[in-house]
This record gives sequence, structure tokens and C-alpha cells, in this order.
Amino acid sequence: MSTRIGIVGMPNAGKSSLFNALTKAGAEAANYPFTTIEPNVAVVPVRDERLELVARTVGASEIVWDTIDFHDIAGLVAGAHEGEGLGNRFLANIRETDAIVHVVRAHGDANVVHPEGSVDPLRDIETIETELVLADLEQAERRVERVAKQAKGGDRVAVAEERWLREVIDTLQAGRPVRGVPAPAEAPNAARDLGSLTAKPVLFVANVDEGSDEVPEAIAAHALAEGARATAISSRIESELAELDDEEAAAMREELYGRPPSESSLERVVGEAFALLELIAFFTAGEAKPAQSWHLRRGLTAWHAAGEIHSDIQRGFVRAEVIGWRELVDAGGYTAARERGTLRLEGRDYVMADGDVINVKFTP
Ligand SMILES: Nc1nc2c(ncn2[C@@H]2O[C@H](COP(=O)(O)OP(=O)(O)OP(=O)(O)O)[C@@H](O)[C@H]2O)c(=O)[nH]1
Ligand SMILES: [Mg+2]
Repeated sequence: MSTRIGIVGMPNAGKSSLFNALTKAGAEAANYPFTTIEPNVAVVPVRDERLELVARTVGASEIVWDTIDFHDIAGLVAGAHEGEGLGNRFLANIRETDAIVHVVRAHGDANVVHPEGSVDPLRDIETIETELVLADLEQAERRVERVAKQAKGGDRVAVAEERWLREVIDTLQAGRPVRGVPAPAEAPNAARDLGSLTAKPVLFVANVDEGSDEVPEAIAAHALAEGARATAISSRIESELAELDDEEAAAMREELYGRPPSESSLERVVGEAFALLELIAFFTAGEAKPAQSWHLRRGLTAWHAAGEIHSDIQRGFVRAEVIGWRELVDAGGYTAARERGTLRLEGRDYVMADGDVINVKFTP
């Protein structure tokens, strides 16, 4: 399943500009708050040079990129969890995402209205974090009533879940995120079923002035303290650069930043999101068939990889042929790789490595 990311932030912080840059999808970006009134979902292919080489080596018919879905929602203001500024409805749209990108206004362009009248990244971060906590609190209080009824009936999972939810409620009431309260072993799906926003990993994206690509100190320190990641981008410039072809964009970037950046700011956002989720890439590829990229949490096995590809393939898993992408390219194909001994047979517990090419043998 593709990775899903929800974009949050204050009105006019630059969420839709980032979204546009990521997708060139043309979601409306305009200089007044609450421009985004319908949730926008953008499907962004994650390009990977390694798969291009693998596809060419094995004579694949085409390339199918794995994707990230970015959900752009309207700006959140204080009171959003109660429906202020339509915020609550939008928060519901990102309950099922894997991670959150928190866009923080850090540019000083006086032409762009700030809903609070001044630029203050830490104040804005606190406003948004408070709204996420309050939205989770409301959700947890609603859920605990339902679970408590089941628990009364003696359901052991419900008993464990109810105990966990009461701890979650205490934590949220103290203003802290659900992230710090691990779900109990007896109710491993409790966190997922709550759809908690503050349990998700966070990437702060500082929306900085054109020509800068440094995360302001206050934001970096805040991210560090929370165990979150942070990166900087100029959303508006990036959304404009996204309209140009690659060569023009590279020339513009060099002019803006005074050096050729090794990767675009957008690639950095995607890369940071993957690092946040601790994802690695793996590939499937065969002659005259589509070559595909997939992503998996680091440390998971060939069996989990099979499940990403198809539940039937996971169910009937027998063994897997595995080879690092470079060994496959160096050998010039599967047959030669088999002769060289670089194509290995692995069982279901093999821990996947970044860049592995896998072919799962399964009984249908
Ligand atoms: N100078 C400057 N302006 C920006 C930047 N990013 C966004 N803007 C401008 O700020 C305004 C708001 O940007 P949006 O991307 O629509 O903001 P948003 O966070 O989606 O706002 P809502 O949907 O209303 O919550 C637009 O006029 C953008 O052109 C930036 O990096 N620098
Ligand atoms: Mg918007």
C-alpha cells in the first residue's frame, strides 16, 4: 500500500504551495486564509534511479513507481478541534495517514497575511500541536465509552484497550502526545483503531525565505526535543520551479542558492519523510514484465515484502530469490547472476536490505 502523509499547519503557512510543488497538481494557492476547503489528495511517484538500471538490465516492459499520497487540508486555527474554521472535518481526513508533515511559516514576506498578525514559528507550532492533542482527546473520550461497554462484557482485548485509553486520556489532558503511550500487547491494534494524530511521526517543514534552505534554530530545537525531523523549503519558489523543465529548474536553483544543490528541496522532503518512517526500497523486475518499486519498514522480512506485493503471494510464500540491485546490474541479468552465485535463495525470515530485488516463489 502506498505511504500516506497528511499536511497540517496554520492558514497561509504554505501547505498548498508545498502540495502544488510536490504534485504540480494545481490545487489553488491564494493569498487568503482557508483557500483549501476540500481535502486534496496528491499521488506522488517516488522515482529511483536504481530501478531504472535494474529495469534496463532485465529487459522490463515498463516501470511502475511506488507512490506517496499527500493529503492537503485547510489551515488549523485555535479551536479547530471544535470545528472552528472547519478544522475538525479536515483533521478526520488525516486520521488514517502514516505520518504528518507540519508546515511552519518562517518567511517574512509582508505581503502574505498571517492569521495572528506576526511571524512566530514556535507559537504557531504550539497552536497546531494543541489542536491535534484536543482532537485526539475528543476522539479518545468517544472511543473509551464504546470500549468500556465491551469490557464490561468481559472481552479481554477490550479490557486492555480500555485501560490503555484511560492512560491515553490522562496523557492528552496533560497536553502530551499519544506517541509516548505504547499500545498494550493484549490489544496491539488499539493505537491504529483510535486513529490518533499525535501518535504519528512528524516532519516539520519550515517554509523559509527564497534563497535560504536552513531550518531556523527554534524549529530545529523543537523538532529535536520531540524526536521529530525537520527540513526547510521555500514552498512558493519550489511550486514555481516545479513548472519548469529539469535543466531550467537546476539553473534557477544554482542562482538562488549560490551552489548546485545535489537534490531538489522536494526530493529532500520525500527523502526526509521516508527516513521518518524508516522505510527502505525494494524492487521486483522480470523480462517483458513491469519493474516495480516498493517500500517497507527497515528490519522487516522477505515475508513482509511478499505481503506488500500481494496478500496471496504472502499466504503461499515458499522462498524468495534475492539479489542486491547493483549485483544484478553488474552481472547483466538473472542468468549470469545465478552463475556468479550472487542470486541467493532466502527463506521467509530473511531481513530485507535497501535496494534488494526479490522474486517470491509461492504456491497459489
Ligand atoms: N514569499 C513567500 N510566499 C509564500 C511562500 N509559500 C507560500 N506563500 C504564499 O502564501 C500564500 C498562502 O499559501 P498557501 O500555500 O495557499 O497556504 P496554505 O497553508 O495552503 O493556506 P490555507 O489553505 O488557507 O490554510 C500564497 O499567496 C503563497 O503564494 C514562500 O515560501 N514565500
Ligand atoms: Mg491550502
